[in-house]
Amino acid sequence: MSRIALVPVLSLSALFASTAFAHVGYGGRDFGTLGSNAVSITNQTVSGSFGWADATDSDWGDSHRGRFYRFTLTAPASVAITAQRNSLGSGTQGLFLPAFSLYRGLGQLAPEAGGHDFSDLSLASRPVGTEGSTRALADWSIGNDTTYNVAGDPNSGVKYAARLAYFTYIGHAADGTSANFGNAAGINGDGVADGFVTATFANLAAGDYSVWVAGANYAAQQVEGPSIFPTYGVSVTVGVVPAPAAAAMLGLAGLLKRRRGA
Ligand SMILES: [Ca+2]
Ligand SMILES: [Ca+2]
Repeated sequence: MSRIALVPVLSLSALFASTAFAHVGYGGRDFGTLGSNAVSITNQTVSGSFGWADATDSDWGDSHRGRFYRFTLTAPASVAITAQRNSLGSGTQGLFLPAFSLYRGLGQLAPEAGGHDFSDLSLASRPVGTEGSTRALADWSIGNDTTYNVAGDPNSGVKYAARLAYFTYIGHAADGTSANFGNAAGINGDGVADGFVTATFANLAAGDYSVWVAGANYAAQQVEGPSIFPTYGVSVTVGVVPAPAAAAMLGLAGLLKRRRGA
């Protein structure tokens, strides 16, 4: 009995840890400045299995239902991003279908307050009735709260004014088909709902990027939540791939070798 009684307590604390105080952030999800080796982050979980798909529709989506990762390029490059479900999390094993969107730009970083969907600025900057600020297939922005010199005391003066952080949409990829991610126009599904999805984004400019990884099962929003969500583990890998010119050269070299019988 005592073990059973513990369950809702743990779930409630998990709720507060993952939802009530969650802001856009990159803790444990920073790939750093990309070099020649691909980098993987394998210890993160996503709250809910529908967040990405839900952010493709007309009432936008909730940033809490996905995870933000970041990377930096110091020179133009093409970047491959892969998301693969793993065995972490409280949700049903083998069910999670990942998707991700890539954006230029970052959310607010410490010491500023993190952005969140229901800040005054966020609410003022998006259509009434939207579920959140997040958009999987378009540019979007999110606001934070003012940081005062003395925490929570407006009379102490403004240390960091609230502001919007802007995410400039570059592209996306989704596991599976419209049977799972829904009918929004222009979604690049990989056709096989197997918990794995990958895409390469060519010729990205130097700068800072955000990758939002979340679930691609649109219908799951009908059965998950509304306050406590199952979590799903996902391994995310990001790496620079050879520029098209270099790849073409490599391909040409291989072709010449084969023709020479090497
Ligand atoms: Ca939605
Ligand atoms: Ca797939």
